[in-house]
Formats: sequence, structure tokens, C-alpha cells
Amino acid sequence: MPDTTRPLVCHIPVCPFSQRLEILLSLKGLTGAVDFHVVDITRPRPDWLLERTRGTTAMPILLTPKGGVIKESLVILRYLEEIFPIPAIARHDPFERAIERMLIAHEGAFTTCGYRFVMNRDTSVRAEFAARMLDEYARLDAFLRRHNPGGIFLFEEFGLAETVFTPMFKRFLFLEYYENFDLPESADFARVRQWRDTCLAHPSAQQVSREQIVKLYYDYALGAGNGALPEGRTVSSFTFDPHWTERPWPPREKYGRAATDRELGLLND
Ligand code: GAZ
Repeated sequence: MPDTTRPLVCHIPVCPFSQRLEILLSLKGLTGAVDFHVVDITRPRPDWLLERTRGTTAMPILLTPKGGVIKESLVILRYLEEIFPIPAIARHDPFERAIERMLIAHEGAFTTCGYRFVMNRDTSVRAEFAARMLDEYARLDAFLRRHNPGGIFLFEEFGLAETVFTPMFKRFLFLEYYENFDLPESADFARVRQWRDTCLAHPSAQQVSREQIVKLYYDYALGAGNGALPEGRTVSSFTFDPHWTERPWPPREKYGRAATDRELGLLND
């Protein structure tokens, strides 16, 4: 395993759960305070890692210098907030913390909705997924209007709730590309749209680009998640080699014929 005297985060690049940690550290100006070790999702995990996790494979995990293991991005966020308390990113006031946590409590439903939508392969339920996604955004809109009607973020600044949601807003650019789904321009979604767009543009949230997400998540759009291979393919769209910058944009049409390894620029020869 890599040597470290600092906390070590093992992560899969482009994984939204890991980006949460990167955003938090960036907001604190502490990008170098934690080491990052990249794990290739398309290959079996190394033995030293499986020993430390006792067999679980989901990333990110944080390894402490004393040998401790912390799993789950929201738990790791809290831990980093506590070991690096200044500047604080989470709210301090107990009631405000509760508001922040209520919004964060919604992240699972939001995330699941967007991923199930992009992974769907059945055109007959496509509209249903789009409607569900809009419901999710409507809930966020109502929450923001209730707790900070005149503002942009949940509170005055990009904080913990934004750290949790922004990586999903970034990933959900895949819905615009593969499903032609975006938030309507209407007033109903104006509050959440402004929140999302400001979060997406924030300087601490630029670890991944739209192009990278669209290219790497092609397999998700075909229903193959977590580095799994779609039928007829031999290289995952999550591969490190060839690098995504050297590959063409995948076809936007995900319900028709699937693109081959070669068409996706996944072969080296
Ligand atoms: N709850 C954990 C956290 O840290 O917050 C989730 C961590 C996780 O799922 N990590 C994924 C992983 O390591 C990579 S990111 N997978 C490899 C493995 O061996 O387990 C996928 C979904 C989904 C939502 C998100 C993701 C995703 O469905 O981005 O379905 C396939 C995975 C709702």
C-alpha cells in the first residue's frame, strides 16, 4: 500500500462521491492535506486495499495514518470537517445545521433518480423517469425557497449542502446529453436552476468537466454501471487508457445501436 503520514483517500476518478471530498478540501484551501490514491474501477481491487476494507469495494474510503478505515462519503466529509475545522464549511448554529442536514438527507433519492434515469434502456418509461427527475428538482426548489427565498445558496455561501449536491449536478449533465433532459426555463424551477448553475460554476467544483463525464459515462447510458461492460464490448468507457481527451464524443442516441470499442476510441491500435 502507498506510504502515508497523512490521511489517504482511495478513490475512483470521476466518482461523484469522491468529488465531494475534493470540493470540501478545496473550499478549505487544504487540497494538499490529504493524499489521494487512484483506484481503477475496471480492474480488481489490490489485496492491500481489500484487507483494509475487509472486502468491500465501494469508494471513496479514507485510511487514517493509525490504521483506521472510514467509508461513506458523507461520513468522510464530517470527519474532514472535524479534523480540519478551520475554515468551517458546515453551519455552526444547531438550527441551521438541522436545515443543512434536512437538505442533505435528500441526496440519496436525488442521486438514485438521476442514475436510474440515465441507465434506463426502455423508451416506454423514459417520460416517467423525466417526470420523476422533475419532481426531485421541484422538492429542492421548494426547500430553497422556504429557507433562503432571496438567496442563491442554502445559506450565504457555497457550504456543506452544496458540496454534497454539486457532484451530482455535474454527473447529471449526462442526462442532458443522453436523454435530452434539462430543467425547464419556467419560473417553477427558477430557484433550483439558479442554485444548480451557480454550484456548477463554482471554482472549487471544477475537478471534472462535462466532456469527461459524457465520455466516461457512456456505459452507464447503456445500463452498465460501476465499470461493468456492455454487451459486445471489451474495454470500459471508464478506462484510463486511451485517455478520454483522445477519444471522440460518443453518440447521443442511447436507445439505438450501441457504439463499438473502436467507434468510442477505446482501442489503442
Ligand atoms: N454511499 C457511498 C458513498 O461513499 O457515499 C457510495 C460509494 C459508491 O457507490 N462508489 C462507487 C464504487 O466504488 C463508485 S461511484 N463502486 C465500485 C464498487 O466496487 O462498489 C452508481 C450507481 C448509482 C449511483 C451512483 C453510482 C456511482 O445508482 O457513481 O449505480 C450503479 C458510483 C443509484
